[in-house]
Amino acid sequence: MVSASTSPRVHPAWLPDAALAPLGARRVLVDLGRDAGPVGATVVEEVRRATAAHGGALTVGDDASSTDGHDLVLRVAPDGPDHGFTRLRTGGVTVVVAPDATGLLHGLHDVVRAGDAAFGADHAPVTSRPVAPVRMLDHWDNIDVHPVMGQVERGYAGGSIFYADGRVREDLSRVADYARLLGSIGINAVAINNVNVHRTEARLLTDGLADVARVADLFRPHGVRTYLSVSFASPVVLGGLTTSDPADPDVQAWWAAAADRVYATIPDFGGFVVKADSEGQPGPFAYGRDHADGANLLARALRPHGGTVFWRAFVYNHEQDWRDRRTDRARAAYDHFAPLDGRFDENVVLQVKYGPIDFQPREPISPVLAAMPRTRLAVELQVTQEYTGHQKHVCYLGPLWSQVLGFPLAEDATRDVARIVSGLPGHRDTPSGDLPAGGITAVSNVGDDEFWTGHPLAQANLYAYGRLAWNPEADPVELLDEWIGLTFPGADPRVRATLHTLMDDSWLTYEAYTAPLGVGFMVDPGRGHYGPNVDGYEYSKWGTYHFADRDGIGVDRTVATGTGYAGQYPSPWRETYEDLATCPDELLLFFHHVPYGHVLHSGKTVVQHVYDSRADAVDVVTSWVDAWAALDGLVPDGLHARVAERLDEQVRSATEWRDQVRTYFFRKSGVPDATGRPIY
Ligand code: GCW
Repeated sequence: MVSASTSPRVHPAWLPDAALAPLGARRVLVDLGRDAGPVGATVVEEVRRATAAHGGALTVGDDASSTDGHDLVLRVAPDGPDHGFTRLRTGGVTVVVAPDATGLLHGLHDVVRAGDAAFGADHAPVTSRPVAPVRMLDHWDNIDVHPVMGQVERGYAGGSIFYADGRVREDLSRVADYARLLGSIGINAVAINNVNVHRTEARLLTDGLADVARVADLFRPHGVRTYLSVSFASPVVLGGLTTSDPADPDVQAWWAAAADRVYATIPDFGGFVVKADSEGQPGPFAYGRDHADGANLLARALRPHGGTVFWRAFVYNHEQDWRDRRTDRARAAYDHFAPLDGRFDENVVLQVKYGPIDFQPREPISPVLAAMPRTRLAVELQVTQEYTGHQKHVCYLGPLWSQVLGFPLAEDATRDVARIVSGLPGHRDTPSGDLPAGGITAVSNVGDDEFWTGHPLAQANLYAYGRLAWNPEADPVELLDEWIGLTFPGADPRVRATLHTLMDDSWLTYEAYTAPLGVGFMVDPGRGHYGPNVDGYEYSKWGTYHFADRDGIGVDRTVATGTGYAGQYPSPWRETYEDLATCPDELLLFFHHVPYGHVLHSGKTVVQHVYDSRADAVDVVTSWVDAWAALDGLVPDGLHARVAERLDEQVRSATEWRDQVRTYFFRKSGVPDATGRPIY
């Protein structure tokens, strides 16, 4: 089931044939035991293809087969670890054992990543198990092309790989390639349409099912289950009912019948992703019901089939009046959902964005994640670079996600975000015992672009997301190194070194030339959140303000004098954020309104920090242009040219950010830059 892309122009991402050479040069025994399903076929096909290309040999055997004469044995055995695999080296043979073919596929790619090192000295078994049971990618892809938004909402890599010409693509070979990439990094769930469900896309649930099944057929062999985003108004929009009220028996019957049809067509269908009562999407509020009523309606339809509802907590008032200083968008998810803890059915997962606002480069961690011990929770990340440079800027997000997943949010500091969403023992405290875990989800960043992600280096974000969802404790820079090794196998050492120079701290560099100190949202509304516009959202309805005046800037979210948001955190965070003396610099303006002369922990004033960090960050980005130019001839020409072109744009854009933000702060404050650098 490993398809080579029909288009020779499609970049192989982190699975070029050469990356499989260490495995392909070996004599490999594959023993699938009793798991002869589609994933097993993928394992065999991966090995067949690699050994054919690199001079090794494949034997498909059974548990009676001797390991003699083989360098690598991939074996399904009942004693393999649940959801994972074990790798050991004994008597000069590398052995991978998993309880099923999916675990074996993940183990195979573990060998690919290790390369020749997987065939070194003998060692005891090492077990690898994913922390989160569901590791999902959400596609904000539409069938139709929107005049402003394009086809993929917040997509920066061309059109959709799933849809073209108003329907599911006839040629889905890109989807097959994508499925292979996802399976190789342990992603096991994909939602294939936008959470903003428009009319055409709503029909995927009914008329479009046969086509959804074609897509599911391509994901299945890689251990990936298919999900759909559905409209809460489906009973009205698709079923012709007069209501979508969760309490209405006809509505309940409609959803049950819809789910029956889905499972008759796709027996291993994952479930639904739902954005309700959010940014104009329909939801239960229209009927005086709450979000537990809404989510449970869908959950009960899916339950007989083993399906799950991923219900998003991204609910806030998007028709706010900027004059109203008491409403705080940051509070909204907690205010809506925390009171519902314990009311959601067991096959509902509440999907919570990592921050309380909206995927800014820097936000505090959502307090919802600490507030719902009796609810299955998933954290939502954004791989697509909506607020981090539209895949025109180099911005490696691994370090951000690693910080999010490792953040010790719950009162007991051992309960970090990764543990909370994986439902590890100790997190739950319910009379009925531990609830199952939720998971880790993210918005995908791929499109039909030749390099998948527009900016070729943005492939690293997709890679790191999958790897961190499997193991949140992995070091993000080591993951980047792993990605470099696979993507540029055998490259000159200068390639690796230069990519580290550009990428390791690129998230912090991006942060340093854009909105300062956690204040967020100084982006241009007219260009889909790209580039600077300091007051672009200041008088809007979206609830994202910085409140700059001649004396100071920032949002007072304290309990004492502000919106009270800081009080949504458990200790010690509520105290840490409440107090100016302990609030970390990088979140200062998220929690406090301070004078420009306020002195940071770093010893600088706020205004001088803004001046310095923007200027320094642009110098850093500028230095990348020459560093990259020096790789000419050491990486493929097309890739080199694409990155070079985007680096030029990054320098231009970062310079614009620098000059607008510095000038804005000078004009508001009247405080000159102590270093005398130009201000306009
Ligand atoms: O970040 C915002 C985006 C919207 C998106 C929304 C969401 C799909 O600007 O484009 O809608 O979040 O997460 O639902």
